[in-house]
Amino acid sequence: MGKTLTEKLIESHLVAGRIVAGDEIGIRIDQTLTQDATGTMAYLQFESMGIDRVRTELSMSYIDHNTIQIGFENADDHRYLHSVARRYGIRLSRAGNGICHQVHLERFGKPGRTLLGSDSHTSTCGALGMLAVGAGGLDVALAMAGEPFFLTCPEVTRVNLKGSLPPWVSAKDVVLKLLEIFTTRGNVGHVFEYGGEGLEGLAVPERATIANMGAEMGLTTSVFPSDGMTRRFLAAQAREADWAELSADPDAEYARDVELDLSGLVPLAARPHSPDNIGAVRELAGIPVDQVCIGSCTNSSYRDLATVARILRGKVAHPRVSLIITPGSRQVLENLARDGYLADLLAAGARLTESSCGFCIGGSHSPGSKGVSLRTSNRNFYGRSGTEDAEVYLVSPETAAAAAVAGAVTDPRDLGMDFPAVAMPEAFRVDDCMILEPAPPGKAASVQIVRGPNIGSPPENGPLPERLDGEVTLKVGDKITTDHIMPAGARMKYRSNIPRYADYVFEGLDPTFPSRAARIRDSGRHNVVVAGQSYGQGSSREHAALCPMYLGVKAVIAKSYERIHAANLINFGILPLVFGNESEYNLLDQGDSLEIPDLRDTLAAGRALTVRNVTRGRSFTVACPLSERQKRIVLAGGALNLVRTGDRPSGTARK
Ligand code: MIC
Ligand code: SF4
Repeated sequence: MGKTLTEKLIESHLVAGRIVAGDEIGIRIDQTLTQDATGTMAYLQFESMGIDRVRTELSMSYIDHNTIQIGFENADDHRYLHSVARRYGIRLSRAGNGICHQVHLERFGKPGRTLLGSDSHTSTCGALGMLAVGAGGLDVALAMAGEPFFLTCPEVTRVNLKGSLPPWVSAKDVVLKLLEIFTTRGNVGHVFEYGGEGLEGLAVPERATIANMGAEMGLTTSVFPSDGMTRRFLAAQAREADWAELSADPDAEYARDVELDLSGLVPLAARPHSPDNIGAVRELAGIPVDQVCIGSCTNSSYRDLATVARILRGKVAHPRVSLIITPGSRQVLENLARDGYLADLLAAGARLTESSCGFCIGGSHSPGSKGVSLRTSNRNFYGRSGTEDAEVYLVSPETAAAAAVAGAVTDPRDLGMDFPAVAMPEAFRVDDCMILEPAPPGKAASVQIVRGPNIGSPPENGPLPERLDGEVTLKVGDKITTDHIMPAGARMKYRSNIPRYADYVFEGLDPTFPSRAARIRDSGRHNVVVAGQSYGQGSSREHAALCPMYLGVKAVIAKSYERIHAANLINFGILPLVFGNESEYNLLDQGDSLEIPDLRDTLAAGRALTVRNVTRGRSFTVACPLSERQKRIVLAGGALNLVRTGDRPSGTARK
């Protein structure tokens, strides 16, 4: 039987386990990436491992999230990141050079390689035939130290793309359609592998849009073959030598086959407040729009913005609309300028911003109260824009441009103009002057690491206690995102200062949580969070585990978890417990006292745990489906504790 491309990529990097869906496997990581908001903590953890130089083929550090820099904190983080990169053999993309995923796609991604990144949208590079996976910063730090990355061997779904996209319908509409079908939950442990004749019309940046938003479905990653289109893209980046042809075997068997006819798609939008709340743009037409934001790692390529420029040419943004345009990289910006598109955008009244995450993470350009914002980004979680009562819709660049002109949601097919098809340049103007090289090995040891006053050390955790004696400090519902757990936006500047950042845990849901949790922790008891389905959706930020750990959270009991967050909980010694019977969720209340006697022994023996609800005088069982490796980590109180004692969280022999 033939192999899927995913299987081939895993097989060529396998260092532990067997390729059986559902089993834990360890893979060798060729490339890593970090961004500044997760990077400082990842490098602090890397430093504490005592390794002299990264052991990967390529490690990239991007500065793209916190670039507005109000106050000294972010600028200090940047200095720290510069010095760590120079010291440990990491290449650094300076603030202003672009969003990590866009720049990595353009300059560094290579077909056939593995990439681990401390950002959930690392999957974007799946567009190049890579196995590109998002993870917590500690996992990325371990990969930089040469350790394997552990994951559940995925089930592979083939998404067979038929036909070709009609005018005015683009890659964003493809992935929004998939989100309508597969939703944001229930896809843990799955990879989507794309194939079919429909691929012929999708250039690499369009494939990247689709691979990017696989993160919203909770996929492990998305994989595209490396074909003639990939070769043309790499050649246009002056990197044809990096190309290799890669595809699945014709007789490969997939766990699932899904067919999507591109010709039948229409412009779609994700309505507030979830990327899977999909509606047809034409049905939403007429909703007045206050803001249009075009950019983010999902839709900020040359093709995206050149198409927007062509739509806006000779027109001016509607007086009600604030039009924000953020090119994904400095390369995109330079090429738009060279080809005249930048002038069209400026003449249309666009507010051009630095190539960074900016509006996407609520770091700038929050809409006004109850404002309607159409964005080409990937997440419209409640409050993420920085304005609690804003209504954020996720749309394609074409739909965004149409709204900018009309001042209301408008199906771009109703603009009354011919679709301006933009060709990909044969050769981009390439300039890597904002990529800094590390010090050569002989000189690296003398590089001074620069730490500002906002940069602390990763907090320590004790081993898992013999018994759990705690309280349900917070009960939350389904689809709780890491944005709910650990807000970003204005709070993100405290990423390197855990005690300070911990003041905002669950801020939007219950601002009293940190003080209540700290009181329970200080009294020697444990905090337990109770949750519904799909706990920890969204970002990879390990702070959503690290800060609760700092506040004394020892366990979460949920109906189900999303992949990256579950791994982060384990890495920081928090038990991700699963209700044996989901109806037990209804019988638990905030404030209930809980006990798990013999916690360590039962866990080590792999038996189901019995939780005693002391307040209600009843007991229920919870599962803790951990591999032997994960059990060692949790029992030690987190992966760093193992590293600190000289033990290796992987348990595999170093090659
Ligand atoms: C996001 O889009 O939510 C982020 C900000 O890029 C996060 C990373 C972070 O929280 O720093 C992600 O997607 O992993
Ligand atoms: Fe940046 Fe937004 Fe992409 Fe996250 S989703 S990496 S915040 S652009």
